[in-house]
Amino acid sequence: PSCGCMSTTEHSPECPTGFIRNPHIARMDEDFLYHLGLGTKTHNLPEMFGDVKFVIVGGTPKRMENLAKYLLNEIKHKLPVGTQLSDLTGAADRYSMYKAGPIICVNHGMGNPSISILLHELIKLVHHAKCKNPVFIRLGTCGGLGVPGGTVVISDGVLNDKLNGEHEFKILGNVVPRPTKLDANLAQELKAVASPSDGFQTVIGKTYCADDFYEGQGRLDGAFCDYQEADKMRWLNMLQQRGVVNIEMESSMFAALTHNAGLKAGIICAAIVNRLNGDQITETKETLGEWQERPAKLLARYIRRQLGV
Ligand code: R2B
Ligand code: URA
Repeated sequence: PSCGCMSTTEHSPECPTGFIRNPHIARMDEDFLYHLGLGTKTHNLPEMFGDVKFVIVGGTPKRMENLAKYLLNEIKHKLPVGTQLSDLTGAADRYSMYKAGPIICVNHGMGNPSISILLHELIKLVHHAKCKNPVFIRLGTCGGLGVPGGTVVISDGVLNDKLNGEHEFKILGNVVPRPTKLDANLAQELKAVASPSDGFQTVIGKTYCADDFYEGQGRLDGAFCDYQEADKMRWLNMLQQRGVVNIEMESSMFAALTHNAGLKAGIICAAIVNRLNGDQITETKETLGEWQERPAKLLARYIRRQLGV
């Protein structure tokens, strides 16, 4: 491996990274992370990103930029004189990345395929940069199952359409299941920083990962729908009985890839609708904005605790 381990396939216990397991990477004289617009030859990745301790991913570029601004202030980090927060992805124009001291905030778009591309490149990025024990956290929105809009949901497991804790990768025509395990301690640590005085509820539970927003989540308001409301409710109730408290679209890929990399990872989302009451998202921009700040508040407290600031 490019980290200098003797074996081409395995890392020694002292290996500084160990996040990637791909003997081909070490044999390439350049690894260009195409969708991030960053490369091992064009950029000094250890210098740019070697200090990264927290990799935060979320759906939209704007939310990630605002998050980076907010966290910068929360951890009282000063950007180098004469610099300002800017998108660090090169000409790629697919994702946006902002760095606030030891934190990077990157948007992942919608759905498992989009977050997959990003995570492959972010895992290689923390590897090439020789980051020490970075924690990966997805901060997102979701549909709640039996919890009101505005509830913060911390995932302690991810179920797929077959209701098991695996993501089924399609590789060379084969189905390769990999566990969707998240770090149990991290979920507890995130929960522990919530307080009854927050003015919102924070719960821990299982997340159902769908491949689509409409039929894939049992909605009645897509362009197509061949089932009845009773079928939808039966399915949602069944999920709830399995411990599912929220539904979104990136958790299985996120959990499976970070677990495969041996990274500590967690997911914290704001519910923007209670799916037991309806499908449409009708809250005002202001309300949705305020709800989406809630997971960020817990995240900031967690990071401050970890950094001791
Ligand atoms: C939550 O919100 C998006 C769909 O509106 C999707 O990215 C997700 O997981
Ligand atoms: N994101 C989803 O995937 N589903 C919802 O219901 C809300 C946000």
